Amino acid sequence: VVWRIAFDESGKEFTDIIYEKAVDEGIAKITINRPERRNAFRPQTVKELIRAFNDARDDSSVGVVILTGKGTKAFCSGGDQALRTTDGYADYENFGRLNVLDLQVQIRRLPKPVIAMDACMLVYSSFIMGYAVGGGHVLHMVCDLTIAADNAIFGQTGPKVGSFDAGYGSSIMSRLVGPKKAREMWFLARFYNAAEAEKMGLVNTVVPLENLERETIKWCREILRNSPTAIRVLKSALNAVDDGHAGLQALGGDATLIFYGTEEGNEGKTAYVDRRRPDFSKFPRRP
Ligand code: 2NE
Repeated sequence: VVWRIAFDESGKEFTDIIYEKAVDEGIAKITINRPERRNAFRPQTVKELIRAFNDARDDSSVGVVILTGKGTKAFCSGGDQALRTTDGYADYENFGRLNVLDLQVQIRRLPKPVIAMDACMLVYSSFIMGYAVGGGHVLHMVCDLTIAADNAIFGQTGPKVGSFDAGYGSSIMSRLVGPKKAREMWFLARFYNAAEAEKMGLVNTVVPLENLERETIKWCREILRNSPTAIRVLKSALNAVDDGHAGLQALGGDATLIFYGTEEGNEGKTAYVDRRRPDFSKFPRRP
């Protein structure tokens, strides 16, 4: 794979992430680039992630997005604790933010698969090497698939540092690993190695670190061979029950999208524009 640096429509350079697209492949890769902090995110990091994911959503040449962390020591170690304030995390602005919650929703609703590639622990992603912990671990859980390197370590640290994720971080985890194991992960705040994570159903597969990206690309290519609309609707369908009204809205939006492409859907619009009564009589009322 040949990666080229990508920008969003603002053209502004990213400081906290690396955004790349694979030439002629339909794959975007977003890398959290704060290795000196084990890829902990600050508000700026999350703002950039949101911009990159927006771009990947809107770029019709992109079919799969990989989320990962720079280096081999961590996927993401969660919120930057040095920047934690009484109202969230603060960097350039003098008020705190928990904008990572917006990012979680964005990944969940992105109409394309997001794969966490993880070579460490405490992740919020799906292509994982090293630590995926805390808010980083939640990011990996909200991704559609997680491919972990054999050095990956997973866990929630919140209760150790006076924090918790009572949203997706709890409900999705319970779905993934079951309610008892989810309580264990949160209450004891232990770390789990990649083999344990695979056994718990937290990741899709574990591969040697040196094969991590190759294996992730292989999965991307297999997905990209399939119908994008089928994948899109399946993603929203698989999320629908858990996401309640918002989940139904995403699935319903997909139905409308498909309907707009039909002759029947088009008849209503055309009749309105032509100022005539629509003629739906030729469309079957299927059993
Ligand atoms: C990730 C972990 C286990 C790695 O351990 P190790 O031994 O490999 O590295 P070390 O030496 O701990 O970390 C290297 C440098 O990165 C910084 C450290 O302070 C250290 O800095 P220096 O001493 O070299 O200056 N660093 C690592 N993680 C950081 C972080 N999250 N914030 C700021 N600096 C960080 C180990 O580093 C670790 O346990 N990290 C903390 C994990 C953690 O507790 N994360 C926050 C959870 S809460 C959260 O993310 C959250 C939430 O609960 C709800 C909403 C939003 C976010």
